Amino acid sequence: MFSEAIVRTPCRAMVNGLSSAGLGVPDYATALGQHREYTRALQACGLKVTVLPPDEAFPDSTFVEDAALLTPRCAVITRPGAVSRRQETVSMRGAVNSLYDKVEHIAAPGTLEGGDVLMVEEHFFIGLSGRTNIEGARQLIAILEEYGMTGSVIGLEEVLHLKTGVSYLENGHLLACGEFTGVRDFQQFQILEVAPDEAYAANSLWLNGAVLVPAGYPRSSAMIADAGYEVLEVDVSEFRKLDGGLSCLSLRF
Ligand code: CIR
Repeated sequence: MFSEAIVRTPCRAMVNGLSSAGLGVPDYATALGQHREYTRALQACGLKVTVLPPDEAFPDSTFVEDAALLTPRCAVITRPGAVSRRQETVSMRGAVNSLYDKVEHIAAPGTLEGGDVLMVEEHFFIGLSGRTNIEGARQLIAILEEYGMTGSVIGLEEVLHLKTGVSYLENGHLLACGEFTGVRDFQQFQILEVAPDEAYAANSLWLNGAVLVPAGYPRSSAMIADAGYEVLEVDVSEFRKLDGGLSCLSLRF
């Protein structure tokens, strides 16, 4: 169960955020409204939410998930592979220091973004992506083992982050799309397969028994509801334009 979350209000500079989606420039006013609704959804699931102020120096800073990993036993400040995002960790460190006694760090030449880390109880799958390298993964696994947890790597080729294409919904349910449905290490789970034309919904978020699903993916919503979850749909269209999904917008712990 999660009791708290951290989010960061989007900054005006988000219109200059990194993007490969080809869906146009996000509308800032709409994004702010969507972010407020997203925050309300987290609160509706019982989480106390710390809202960090917008940081105009970093267009992608609303995607807080990439700057840290919050585990039940320690926090890890990452070292984002995207150079324009690397210094997002400085203010994240300040926020995390007040919430965790144990704060670890990924160091150069390691790179790691939280979007590549999928938590399944005390095991963490780490995607090797354009943003997370083998050295970053090696450092994270060493940190996890120090705290009695484990990690392993998963290669990925088609998407930005591991969690772009796969989400763990607890109870042995793995929501997965495309290249991840056949991954050997995932066959231990009951795979809920997201159709390619609804691939964006593969990044959904289990929150204390409910699942946040992006609005506009009805077959995925129905499949998740059929698996026994209360589904809360949240419109994050403006964040999708920057390749961001539901999980990227918060850190849960
Ligand atoms: C980026 O390219 O870094 C941002 N525009 C999107 C980050 C999305 N984060 C995530 O999937 N965890």
